Amino acid sequence: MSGRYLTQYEVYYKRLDPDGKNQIGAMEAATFLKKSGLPDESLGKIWDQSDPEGRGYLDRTGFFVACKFVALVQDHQDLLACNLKNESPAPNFGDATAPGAKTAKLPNKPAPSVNFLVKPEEKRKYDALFNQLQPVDEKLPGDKVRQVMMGSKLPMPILGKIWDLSDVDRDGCLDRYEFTVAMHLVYRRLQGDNIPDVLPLELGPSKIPQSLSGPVNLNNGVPAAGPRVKKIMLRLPVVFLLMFLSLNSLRWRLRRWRRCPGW
Ligand SMILES: [Ca+2]
Repeated sequence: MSGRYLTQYEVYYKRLDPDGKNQIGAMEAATFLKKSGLPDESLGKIWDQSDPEGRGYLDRTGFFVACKFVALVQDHQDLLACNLKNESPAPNFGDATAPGAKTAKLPNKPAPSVNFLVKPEEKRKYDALFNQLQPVDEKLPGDKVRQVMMGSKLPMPILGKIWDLSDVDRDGCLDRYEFTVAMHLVYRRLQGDNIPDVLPLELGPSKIPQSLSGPVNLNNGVPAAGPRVKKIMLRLPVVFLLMFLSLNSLRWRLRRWRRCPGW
């Protein structure tokens, strides 16, 4: 890898890992990388090459590789490991304070005109999953939600972006509304929609369907008989949603592979 901007990478790294743990969490790293303004697909590929073992975090070397790949892609060079040794301008993370950083901003892309409105039946599934995860004081801790989100197999930078949009009050937990936003964005990304840079108006609190208390009735109105059946029914939403997410992820990745067999 070219050493020309290693000092700059070090500055970035120390901001994200001030205690020298040699580890930057997935969400922190993803949040930083997306400041590059690169499309989600490129960031996903960068993540895959920077964390080849799929550990879910970046060590110092992985972070430097990620920075170099960002610089290469911004310089319109191919995202190939053999290009890491190529010269390139400094990566642009929209930050003028680091040594060597460019100050020019990348052009803002217009938000796609996609309607993200949550349908009542979708809200039922998100509510059911929220209940199954056993919230405390109507909130789920970040670790619990991250496990569910990572089950979607979406690239870390995309999950980081979704987390940023969902945790509206930045308390590291998701309440029922925030969880609905997170699950809906995961679901829509698996459907092929791009995640917007700002929360769409249709995902504002007043636009989300009212919370539906109690378990989802997946029995078409036929009452479940007995406590054991009820227990199974309570688990169904989770199984159903996870299967649904995995299936859609597989389809989406298959479509990408067909478009780009080398991916
Ligand atoms: Ca929150």
